[in-house]
Amino acid sequence: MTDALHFINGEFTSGKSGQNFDNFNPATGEKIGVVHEALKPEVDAAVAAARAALKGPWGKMSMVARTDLLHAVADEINNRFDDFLEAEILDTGKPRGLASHIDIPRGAANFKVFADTVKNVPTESFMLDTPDATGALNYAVRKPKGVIAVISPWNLPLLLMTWKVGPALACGNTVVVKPSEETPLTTTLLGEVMNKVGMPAGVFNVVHGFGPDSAGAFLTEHPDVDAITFTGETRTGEIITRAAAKGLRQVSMECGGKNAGIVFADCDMEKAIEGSLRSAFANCGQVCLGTERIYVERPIFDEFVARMKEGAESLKLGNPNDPETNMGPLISKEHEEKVLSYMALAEEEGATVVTGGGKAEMPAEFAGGCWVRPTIWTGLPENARVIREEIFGPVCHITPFDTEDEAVRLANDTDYGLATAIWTENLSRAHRVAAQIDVGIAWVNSWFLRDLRTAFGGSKQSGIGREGGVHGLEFYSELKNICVKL
Ligand code: NAD
Ligand code: 6OD
Repeated sequence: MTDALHFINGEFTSGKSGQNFDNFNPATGEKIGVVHEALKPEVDAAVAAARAALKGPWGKMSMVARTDLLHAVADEINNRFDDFLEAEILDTGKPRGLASHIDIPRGAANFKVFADTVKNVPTESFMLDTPDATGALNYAVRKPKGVIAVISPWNLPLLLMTWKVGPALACGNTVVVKPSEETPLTTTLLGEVMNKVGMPAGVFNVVHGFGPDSAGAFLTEHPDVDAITFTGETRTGEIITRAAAKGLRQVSMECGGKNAGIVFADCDMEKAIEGSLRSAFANCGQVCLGTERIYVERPIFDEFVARMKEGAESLKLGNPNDPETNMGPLISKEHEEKVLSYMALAEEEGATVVTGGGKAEMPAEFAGGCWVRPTIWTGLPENARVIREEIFGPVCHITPFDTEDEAVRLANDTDYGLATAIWTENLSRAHRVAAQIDVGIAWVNSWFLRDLRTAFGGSKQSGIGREGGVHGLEFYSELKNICVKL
C-alpha cells in the first residue's frame, strides 16, 4: 500500500482533517492506498510555509545557487527514475514504454530547461533624455511573483505538474501544489527529492484532495496566494478564474480542446496514419492536444479510414509492464462512464462505428479496470455533440472534405483552440493552412513534438496565457522598472 501524505514545510504529514479517500489502480481496479485530504487548516499551513520561505533562505539565494538546486532536482528525479515510473504506472495504468519515454524524462527536463532559461534571458534598458541634459537610465529587473498555487490534472501527472513548478521555482517563487485526486503519487515523491537535494523547507509544498469544498477550492480562494496556474477542464478553469478575481490575482489557464487533424491528399500516408493514430489513441486518448476530429480530403478518405481502422485494431491493451502494450486504461470508473456515454451517444446521433465502441474485454487480472476499445466513427453531421464536445478518450470521428477553405472552416468551427495537426507534403499549403487555424499550437507532419523554448497554450476556451520558454516568465515573474536620474 502506498499512501499519499501532504508535504508541508519540508515534512510529510497526514494533516489534522482526519479525512482520506482510496486511491485505485485504473488498470486493475485494485486499491493502491489512501490519499489524505487537506482542508482549510492544511492549506493554510502550506501557504504560510510558502510565504515564510520567500522571506527565508530561498528569497535570499543567488540565482546561480537557485538554478543549480533545480538542476539537482532534475538529476535526483533521474536517479530515482524507476520509483517515479512505478508510481506513475500505479496511478494511471499507462504503458511503461510511454511513461518511461515521455512522463518521467519530461518531469526532470522541466526543471533544467527553465533553470537555464531564467539565467539567460536579458531584461530591457532605455536611456532617457531629460530637460537638464543629464539623462536617466531605465532598467528592468525580474522579481518573483510570490506564492504560486499549482493545480494539476491526472493525464500526465508528473509532466504537467513540473511544467509549472519548474518555471515557478526558477523565477524564485514558492509553490503549493494540489495534484489531481486521481494521481497523487509522483507529486508526493517529488517532496522526497526536494528534501534530498536540500531545497529549503516551504519552497515546495503539496496538499492533496478534491476541488470543490476541498484542497483545490481552499487553495485557489486563499488570500495569501499571489497567482494561480491551472491545467484541467475549461469549466474548472472558469471557477478558478472567478476565485482569482478576488484580490485581482493573475491566472494561467491551460484547458480543454477539441482538436482537429487535417489530412490532405498530398500527404505522406505513412506519416499521416502513424501520427493520427498516436494523436487519437496515445495515453488512451487522454491528452489535451489529442485529435478527436479528423478531416480528410475526399480522394484518400476511404483508404485513410481503412488504415486507421487497421491501426486501431492492432493496438494492444493490457499489462502496463508488458513491452508489447501500447494502450492503457482510462483514469477512473467515473471517466469510463463519461466516455462510454459518448460512445452510446455517437450511435444515437447516427454515427457509423468503423471500429470499437464500448468496453474492452480484458483477462481476469484486468477485468476490474477501466478499459474501453479504441473507437473510430464516421458519418456524423458537424453539429453532433460527439463532434463538438471534448470526450478525452480513445475516440475520433473522421469527415471528408473537398477544398482547403472547407478544411480550414471545419477545423475552426469549435469553441476550443488548443492544437491542430496538418498533414501535407506541399510546403506552401502547410504554412498557409497553419496560419489560418485558431489554435495555440499547429503541427505540420507531426504531433506532440515539443520544444520547451516555444510558447504553449490555447486560444478561445482552451486557455488564457502562454507558458514555455521565455513566455512563462511573463506569468511567473513581475518586471519592475527602475528609473535612475543621472
Ligand atoms: P479537472 O478540471 O477536473 O481537474 C484538474 C484539477 O483541478 C484537479 O487537480 C482537480 O482536483 C482540480 N479542481 C477541480 N475542481 C476545482 C475547483 N473548484 N477548485 C480548485 N481546483 C479544482 O481536469 P482533469 O479531469 O483532471 O483533466 C482533464 C482535462 O484537463 C481535460 O479537459 C483536458 O483537456 C485538460 N488538460 C488541458 C491541458 C492543456 O495543456 N491545455 C493539459 C492536460 C489536460
Ligand atoms: O508538453 C507540454 O509541455 C504540455 N503542457 C503538454 C500538455 C499535454 C496535455 O495533455
